[in-house]
Amino acid sequence: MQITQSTQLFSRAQQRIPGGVNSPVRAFKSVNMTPLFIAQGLGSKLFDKDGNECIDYVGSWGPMILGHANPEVVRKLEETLRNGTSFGAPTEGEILLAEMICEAVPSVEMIRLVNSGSEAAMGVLRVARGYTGRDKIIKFEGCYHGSVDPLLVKAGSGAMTLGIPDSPGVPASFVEHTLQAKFNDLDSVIRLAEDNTQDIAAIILEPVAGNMGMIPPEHGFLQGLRDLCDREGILLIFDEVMTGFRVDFGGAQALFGIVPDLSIFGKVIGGGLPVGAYGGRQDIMLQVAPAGPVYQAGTLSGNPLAVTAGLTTLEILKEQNPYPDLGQKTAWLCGELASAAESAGIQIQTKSMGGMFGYFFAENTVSNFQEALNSDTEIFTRFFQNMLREGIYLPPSAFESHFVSTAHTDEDLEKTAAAFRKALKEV
Ligand code: KE4
Repeated sequence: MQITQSTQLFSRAQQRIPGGVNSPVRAFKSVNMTPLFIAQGLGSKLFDKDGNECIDYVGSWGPMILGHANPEVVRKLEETLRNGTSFGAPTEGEILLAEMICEAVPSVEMIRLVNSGSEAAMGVLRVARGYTGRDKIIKFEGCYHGSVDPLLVKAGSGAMTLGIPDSPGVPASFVEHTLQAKFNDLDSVIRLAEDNTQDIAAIILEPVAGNMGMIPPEHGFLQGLRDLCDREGILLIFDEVMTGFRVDFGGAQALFGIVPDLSIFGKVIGGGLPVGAYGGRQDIMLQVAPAGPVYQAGTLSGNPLAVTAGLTTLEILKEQNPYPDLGQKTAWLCGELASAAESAGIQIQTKSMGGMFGYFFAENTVSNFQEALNSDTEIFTRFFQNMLREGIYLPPSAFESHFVSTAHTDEDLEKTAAAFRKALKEV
């Protein structure tokens, strides 16, 4: 794979952009390579500046569930573009997107649109604290909720990939109210609640952890959190930035039948443009300015272009209901990966849910942050490099999730399965 253009661009980028990228995980640092600079995305494919074609399982880290440059999304964006791109004033599209999300996710009675998942996390913490009058937050080791000061503690995703789960620059006072529990360990949460009674505003988690690799909740874990929150007057917050409209049209909360008090969204609801959102119970959301005193704002929040991309994407998902097919495609792919690893004598744990999947090179099931850290990242690195050589673009980190789109064809999946066998044989 010839990558001259990308290598030259990466060198130039590093002169003006820290690490040459605008988000750390893109830098390919943990897989000991330089990143591909992308020229075009089309359907399930990415084309880099050197003309290499890859089947894409990053999907911009989740948003591109319909594949790149979906014709209907592009057409609607072209129409919107001609009417102006931003007004700093309310538009009808924002109502339509809000209504669409609230209809799809019944626990969300009201919602505020912002520009990213990180902004949504900031907003939801503030309204949870404002509503309860309490300061402490429980998060889980390895869960990632964006580059948000109070939550950049034992965070997953890029922070975990680069080995900086607790970032410098976050004053101790900013995280003194952030308590850490262990994913899939209800007792670790109950202990924190007992030690901090009446001072915990909320528990926030990814209902399916997707930022320390992919780790589903064990049976009873989510219900246990719901019951604890009900007993202690704590708000339950689901971070559905990754799982929302990805594992099901109603998100992970629909799949598991657990009703959170608040949820945050991003990625798919923007259809590839910058949209995040936080929402939930009306009595809580009415605390958000200007309806209530909890302040949060944004110049481009609800931007017409971003709203158009998100709304069109959700309308297509609602009409087509691709989730059963996405789930089958993804499960088949995981089956092929597991059998390829077995043939190569390599231990692997695979998981899939709706249009997302993950795997660990490990002997036993991985159910939390520490077990994820113990997985074999050296095998992952060699596997990643071998797959890229075969024209398969995987997330460049052992601690991320992979995404299948409605644009991935059977031919793409067959080619990927063949690449699994070759890449693992040579790893
Ligand atoms: P953004 O601020 O990146 O839009 O969203 C933050 C966020 C919040 N919650 C969850 C569950 C998330 O997965 C994310 C962002 N995900 C990472 C990849 N896993 C984004 C990729 C990146 O950081 O470049």
